[in-house]
Amino acid sequence: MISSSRLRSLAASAVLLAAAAVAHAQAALPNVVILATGGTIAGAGASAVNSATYAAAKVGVEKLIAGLPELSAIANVKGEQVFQVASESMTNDNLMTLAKRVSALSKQSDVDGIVITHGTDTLEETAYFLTLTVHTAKPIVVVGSMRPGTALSADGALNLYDAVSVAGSKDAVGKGVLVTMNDNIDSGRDVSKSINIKTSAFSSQWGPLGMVVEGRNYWFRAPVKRHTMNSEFDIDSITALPNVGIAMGYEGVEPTAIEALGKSGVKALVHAGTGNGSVANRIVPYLQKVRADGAIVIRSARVPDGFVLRNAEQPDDKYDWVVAHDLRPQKARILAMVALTKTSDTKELQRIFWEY
Ligand code: DAS
Repeated sequence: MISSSRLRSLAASAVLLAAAAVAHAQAALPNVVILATGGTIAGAGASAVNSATYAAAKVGVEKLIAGLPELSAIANVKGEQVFQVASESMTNDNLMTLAKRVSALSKQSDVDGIVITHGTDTLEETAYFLTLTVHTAKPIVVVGSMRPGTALSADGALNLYDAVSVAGSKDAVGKGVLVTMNDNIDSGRDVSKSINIKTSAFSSQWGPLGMVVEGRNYWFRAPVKRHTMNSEFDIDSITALPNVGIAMGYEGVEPTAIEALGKSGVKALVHAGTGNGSVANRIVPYLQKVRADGAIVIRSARVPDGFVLRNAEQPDDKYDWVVAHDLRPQKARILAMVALTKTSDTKELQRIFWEY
């Protein structure tokens, strides 16, 4: 017959053993921090059939994490609400605040990976900015969703699960900033929102780096452009971002936008030209004036894929203009802002556009 005190002692030992087992299991899991910024992944609609009509940036990070208990099996997750905005309203200050927080966390020995939940509208710009300026090899994964969590077949939960899984993966180390949407793992440099109303919204013209399926990563290529640890730019030494604007080319275009941007004191103007970055002949003199007034002119293209060929549609050498290579106008603006924190020499700027 076992005495009651013996039973109590056995029970206490069992509890201690169980606690030790849990602690051991948790210690084996990666530590991932989720920085929440808003967007649809934090959105809420009036009903389950509202997959496209809803309010973005409503649900806090703790609720996002609580709504996904599966996370506890793959990582020790902590959440921070950096801000709560729909990403079309992001500002340069938001970008700087976020990047500096990512940089600080990446230096902590108790952080193995970082996830940023973000609106999809400008997710590609934030992902590229982090690629260029955060010096860490630790996985940084930016994630959003096209449907709010309240909708039928919402995509946010699995996107977030995938993001945390990739952020805690050893094989994601050193691959630059990543974006996990719709089972794909894309490079933060290459990915753009190409469809504005489908869960398959994001794509990279050079293809995804891989896929994440049921918590496992399948890699098919690696980035070749400079990023993170191999970047000459560092958010920790950037104190402000210069003003860079974008003007679009189209049939019947007038110089109004270009003149206004020039007068506003932009340090660079990205021209989103037709075709291979073409510029209407009546617009060329206005871009030449922008350059003559000391701002940088960067020829990009409104055509999403391909790349702008230097000295093809316009004599860039003669006009002292820069070409954006394969970067869409909104990405070219991000690189121009970062590059201009270091140089305004057009030869140096063109090197930077080839390399990043
Ligand atoms: N307004 C969009 C944004 O915040 C919603 C979304 O798709 O995330 O980017």
